Amino acid sequence: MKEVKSTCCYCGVGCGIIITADKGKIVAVRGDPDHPANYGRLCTKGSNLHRSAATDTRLLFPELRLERESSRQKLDWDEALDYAAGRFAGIIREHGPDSVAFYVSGQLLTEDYYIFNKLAKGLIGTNNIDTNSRLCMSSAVTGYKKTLGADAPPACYEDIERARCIFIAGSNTAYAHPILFRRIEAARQANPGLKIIVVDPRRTDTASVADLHLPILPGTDVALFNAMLHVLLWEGLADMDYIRAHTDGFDALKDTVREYTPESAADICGVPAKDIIQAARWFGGSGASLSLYCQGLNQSSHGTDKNAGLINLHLATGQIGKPGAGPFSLTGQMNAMGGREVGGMANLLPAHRDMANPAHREEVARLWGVNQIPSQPGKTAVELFEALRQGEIKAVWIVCTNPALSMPDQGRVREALEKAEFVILQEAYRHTETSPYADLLLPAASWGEKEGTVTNSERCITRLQPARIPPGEARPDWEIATDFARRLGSKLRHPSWQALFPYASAEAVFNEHRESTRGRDLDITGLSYRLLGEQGPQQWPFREGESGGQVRLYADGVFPTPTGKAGFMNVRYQKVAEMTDASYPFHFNTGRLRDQWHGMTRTGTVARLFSHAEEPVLSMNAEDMRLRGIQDGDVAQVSSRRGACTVRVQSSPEMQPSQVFMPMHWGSRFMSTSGANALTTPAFDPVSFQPELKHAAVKIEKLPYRWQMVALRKNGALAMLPRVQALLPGFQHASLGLSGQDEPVLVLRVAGDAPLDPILIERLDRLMGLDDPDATLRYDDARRGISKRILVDHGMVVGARLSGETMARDWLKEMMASGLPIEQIRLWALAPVNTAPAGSVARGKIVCNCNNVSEREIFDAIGKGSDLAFLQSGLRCGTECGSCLPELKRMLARGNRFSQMPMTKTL
Ligand SMILES: Nc1nc2c(c(=O)[nH]1)N[C@H]1C(S)=C(S)[C@@H](COP(=O)(O)OP(=O)(O)OC[C@H]3O[C@@H](n4cnc5c(=O)[nH]c(N)nc54)[C@H](O)[C@@H]3O)O[C@H]1N2
Ligand SMILES: Nc1nc2c(c(=O)[nH]1)N[C@H]1C(S)=C(S)[C@@H](COP(=O)(O)OP(=O)(O)OC[C@H]3O[C@@H](n4cnc5c(=O)[nH]c(N)nc54)[C@H](O)[C@@H]3O)O[C@H]1N2
Ligand code: SF4
Ligand SMILES: [Mo]
Repeated sequence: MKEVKSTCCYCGVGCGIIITADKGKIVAVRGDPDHPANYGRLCTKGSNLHRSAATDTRLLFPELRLERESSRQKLDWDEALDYAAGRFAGIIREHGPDSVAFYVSGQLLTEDYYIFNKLAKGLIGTNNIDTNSRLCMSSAVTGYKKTLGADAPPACYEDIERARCIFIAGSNTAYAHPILFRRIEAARQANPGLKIIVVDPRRTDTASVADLHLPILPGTDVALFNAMLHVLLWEGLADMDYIRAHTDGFDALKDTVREYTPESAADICGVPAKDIIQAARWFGGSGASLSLYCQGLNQSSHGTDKNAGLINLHLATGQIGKPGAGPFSLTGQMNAMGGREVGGMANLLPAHRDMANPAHREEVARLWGVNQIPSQPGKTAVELFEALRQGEIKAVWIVCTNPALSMPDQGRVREALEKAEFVILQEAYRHTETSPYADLLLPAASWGEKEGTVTNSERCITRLQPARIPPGEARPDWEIATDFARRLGSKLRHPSWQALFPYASAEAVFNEHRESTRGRDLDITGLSYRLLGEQGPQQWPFREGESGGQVRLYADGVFPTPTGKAGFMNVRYQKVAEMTDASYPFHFNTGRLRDQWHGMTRTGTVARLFSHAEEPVLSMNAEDMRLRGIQDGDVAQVSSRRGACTVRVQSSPEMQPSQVFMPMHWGSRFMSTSGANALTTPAFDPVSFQPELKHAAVKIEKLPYRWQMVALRKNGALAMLPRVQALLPGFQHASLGLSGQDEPVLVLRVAGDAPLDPILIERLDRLMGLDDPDATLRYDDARRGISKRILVDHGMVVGARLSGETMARDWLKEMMASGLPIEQIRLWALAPVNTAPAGSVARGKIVCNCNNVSEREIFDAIGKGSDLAFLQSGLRCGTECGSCLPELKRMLARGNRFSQMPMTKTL
């Protein structure tokens, strides 16, 4: 047994984790009590990390496919990297350096990121390296730079405890940054005077704890912020001394906000003027106002303006650089910050340098020992895939991201991947939506196997230690890139290739990165691997000779701009890129669920992470559904001008009229279409180039699907998953998931109206073992349209397929998960019904994941008069990670108002 310190690989909170490994296997995780991000706590995703660490779904060897239609062959690393270097060198020689591109990820470690950036900009001489952070944080970067002068979140987590007003805009903290949300809950308990304001078109779990929720119309944040500034000025709540001493550009903005009266903004935003005034008063009068914000601001065609509009409020009130105050952008991925630090984007250079600045280019060229850094900015994510589609870029190397799920407008992205001459995918997992497009697959080491550093939202750098060696032939990302770079350098006869990539360890890469920060705003010359190992996580800047990092920035009111002053940005409200109209009347919003992570390569292997949300649903306002004759569970076709997807619809009290929401997680591996991003728009912000993933116009048509089928399989569910996934496109509507606790049950749900293809069903039955006449009970009643297959192994039910009508599915699934002897259901299995036996009830949605407590059990207890303390002591829900606490509170509030408990309908 050994224990090592690491961090969680998911969100930007960056929780410290202690991993326990035994004989090369990761067997347990717990929160690191000494880590300043979480002090020992973990959310549902983090506390299930060891369950996702099994290696059976991993990519284990380099694999090459010479022709698109042929199958892939295993290679060794020398063959794979020689081949890759040969292809890249050939394309570069023929078409120039800008004919190749890299698309990397905020989930790489800082050292990985540093190497890829140097490989593209230093060795090859192309700035065509962009990252999924373009879809995530780039508006936060431009927002900070345009106002404060540098890309640095000035606040820290401790400010949550010190704030007297927390302004949360476009962030569903309860789901997306749960451990920070626990800190917000604790702050609220410790300080009853704390005011919480939430700005989100949806009434999320985060909004449910707010003193004031502003459900603004999508995309209207700038109007709200400007109106708040209008009120602050009108009511004398602005800090004129601070404005005079520490800022520039106020007068122009003041002229602009004159016209943003609360009444005019109320019209634009669709919220009462009095609420806007209240928000401004709390923000301006609290004495310590902290803003937390994320994709509701960033993923917008005016994301820079939204960020700057909010930062304007902080500058106008002097709410920055002091305890409990500041504009605090929450980072999405665990190392989105590290990527920004090493300048791993198409328009950035290492250590917060700018490509547009000739002096910066020269500094970096000197640092790296190359003649020059190309001045032409590279292609940003959306442009990069478009150039690939147009044939301008011929080869792309994709690392640690899944663009065939996460990029907007999938139709075009997939066309681009199809057209590309050469696609390398460097992945930890065998199957992703992108892997079918890859010519060369390179297996990467992943969480728990890598050595290096990451930076979280509060500028805090943690060093990760590996807990086990990577499975198969997988190698750390930085090492793969270094090995490739040496081969490519020699093939291209680069004058200094031998000196460019000398690294023998991740630490050597870190040391070079550290040197690049000398004298910059993020200077970390006082840090070393040893110090990070001995003294734990440290915040930047941390200069040579200093004894610690800087907790908060700009306490002295001096900003990293030429004048030393911050600048107001004169922002005006502008409409979203695609407004709704008569043909596409619904506003399509997308985002995250509590227990899934992006494309589900990791969370999608853990059965219990499906229990909170088993399938993708389109959430919709109940009145909108009534008007269109749509009922809970109906399948609808949702389409935009770019694409369509089929999905079940569910009414949600969170949704305003004319707005719908779909989670981003399910793509073509888990459903029969390519998911939410089949519909989204590639329109982007003109400054940050971040696409507008939160806003598209769609129409919704109910599909006349009465016919259903459910297939369930236990024992070997994970191994079966990719093979069943391959069948999904054959169905009119289908989704796939897991159920159960430790031994997963695979759940396939199908709906349609056309007769099912018998060959498809035969293939499914064969895959699931339901075709074995000796082990399967069969019942068919063509007249009633009922068909059942029950697979038995050693007296236990391990597989089932119900079609026609499938009312028994939840009951059967739960029974199978906990172990169902065939004797218990033999009569039912051969009876002409597909409803569950009388008296049996399914438990329904699991609310508390840690202790496996269902919504039904909670509502029963509330019906008997339980309060929160009683729920916690009686059912033990909400006593471990706390991720379900907001939901428990909401259920209590609802339960007290209704005589009958409004259970989530099983669809
Ligand atoms: N469970 C989970 N947690 C995650 C992730 C995950 O995949 N799963 N991913 C991580 C990553 S990479 C990121 S970037 C973060 C994202 O974290 P968040 O940004 O908090 O999450 P989202 O659900 O994408 O969007 C947040 C909210 O923006 C709202 N919104 C939409 N349009 C507007 C608008 O015009 N104005 C305002 N004010 N709000 C709007 C949406 O209704 C939504 O509730 O989460 C991180 N944490
Ligand atoms: N509609 C819609 N689309 C969105 C968003 C949205 O809100 N709405 N959000 C956007 C945002 S903010 C983000 S951040 C993106 C996220 O989108 P992606 O980056 O596509 O999401 P992930 O599934 O996290 O992809 C990471 C991949 O890296 C692999 N991996 C894990 N560890 C390692 C490793 O150590 N090395 C390597 N080489 N590979 C590894 C994983 O298996 C996984 O396939 O999605 C964006 N897309
Ligand atoms: S809040 Fe949850 S997902 Fe985010 S780092 Fe912490 S444990 Fe991981
Ligand atoms: Mo993100």
